[in-house]
Amino acid sequence: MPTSGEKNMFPRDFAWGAGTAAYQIEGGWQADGKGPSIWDTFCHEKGRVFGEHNGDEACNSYELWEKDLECIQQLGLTHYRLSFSWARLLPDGTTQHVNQKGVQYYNKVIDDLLACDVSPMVTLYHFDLPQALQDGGGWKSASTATLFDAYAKFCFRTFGDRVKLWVTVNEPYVCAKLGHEDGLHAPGLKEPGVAAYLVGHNMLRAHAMAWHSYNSCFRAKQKGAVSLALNSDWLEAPEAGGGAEDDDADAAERQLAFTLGWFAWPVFVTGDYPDVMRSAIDARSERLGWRGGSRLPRFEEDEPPVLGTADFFALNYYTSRKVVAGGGRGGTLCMKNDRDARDVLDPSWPICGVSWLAVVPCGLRKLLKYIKDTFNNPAVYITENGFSQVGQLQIEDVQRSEFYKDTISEVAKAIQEDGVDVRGYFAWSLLDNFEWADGFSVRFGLFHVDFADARLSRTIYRSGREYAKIISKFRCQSK
Ligand code: GBH
Repeated sequence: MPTSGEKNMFPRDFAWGAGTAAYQIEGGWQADGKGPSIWDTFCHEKGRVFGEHNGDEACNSYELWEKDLECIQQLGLTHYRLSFSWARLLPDGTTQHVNQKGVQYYNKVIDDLLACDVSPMVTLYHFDLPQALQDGGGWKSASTATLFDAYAKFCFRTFGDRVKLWVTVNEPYVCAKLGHEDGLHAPGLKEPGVAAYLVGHNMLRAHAMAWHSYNSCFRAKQKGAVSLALNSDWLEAPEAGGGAEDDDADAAERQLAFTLGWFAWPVFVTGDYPDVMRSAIDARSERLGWRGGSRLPRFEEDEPPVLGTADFFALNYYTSRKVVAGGGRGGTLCMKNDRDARDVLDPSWPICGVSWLAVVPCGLRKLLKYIKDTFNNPAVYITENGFSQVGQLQIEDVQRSEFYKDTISEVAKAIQEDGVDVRGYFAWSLLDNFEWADGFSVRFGLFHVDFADARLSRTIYRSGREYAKIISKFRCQSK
């Protein structure tokens, strides 16, 4: 890290944030007229989530918002990223019925943030579809995109005078793949090889419609910015940069196309899916004698174009993988076989908490450079990045503190040395919370939450203190 006195490594109005998502923190799953979401349903089914945990209460941020605000202030954040619960605002998912209590709740959150000089970044959809819309086909149904657009317009109209940074959908990849191919997330469908592509497509359509609505009806007056948050690991062949096998280099390119490219190519580059993705899917279909037409949908001419529908690039980065060719185990129709590539861990990478999270700060810098070069040098917000702990609680989490320092210094290098236009960094997460299929067993917070204590008390971790120190140093330098 640069010491004070050196020139500032971050632009003057750099956003220093932390993030959360409604279902992971709010609780109040039936409070004041909220409708059920697919995560309420999923968690209440046996065997879905670790330890049968659920988000019925979670951090109870629905009632304890002011405690969260204290945490935000203690960190010295300039920005806070939260998500709206669609079913709290619109219990059956449609604008036919608005839940005013939900509107009041988010109004208070937004107004309190602004009163403390913290800017909200709001995600409209972070995995929690109203159950009523799932009953109507969910994201597999084209009409869900239209209903999302109506919800988005409602939010722009109601909150857009104060919210200037919008994320339409969070991680369509995760929703499509984990929710509809692997069955690990709500709605828990296992329809490999087909449903995920359809879901991804409808989420892109939903995003594009909402961006166009903002652009034509709200932008001139509200002057905000809208994007979608994409997750990607940094993926490269072993020995990339010299000595990699051609097959592995192709596999790494394919793997990136199937994660980041799937959504970023249509929005930032061509208006359509990456060629390598479509040709891999179609080749596999042909090999398996699939007769249903391309499993990867096509964008229709008479719909609002998806190209150009992002005012910034919102990136969620957690980890890296080496990629080698092969992995398509022949006979079955599934995304894994379509990709025909295999992820491997480099044994030198430490694992932090959950098994998937190899700690590779320098992967973020490489991914940022790749984004600059591939997607036409967009303004980038790192909308999520974090490290977890599991098992024995460590309030003095030295390892996680170091990782934040290392990662943020990689971001500084991306800005200074690679010229990437990074506008902000959001740590994941403000609080320990409901970590989806892992329940409360995995803790990503900068603040510990004591789920055994009725008051759900929040206590800052050492990593939280470290992050506060980093923020205060760079904010001072830019005064
Ligand atoms: C984010 O996704 C989510 O946006 C956030 O809500 C969540 O709390 C945070 O991650 C931490 O997990 O279990 O082996 O199938 C990050 C992208 C993609 C990372 C799916 C975990 C699951 C790997 N995630 N991946 S596995």
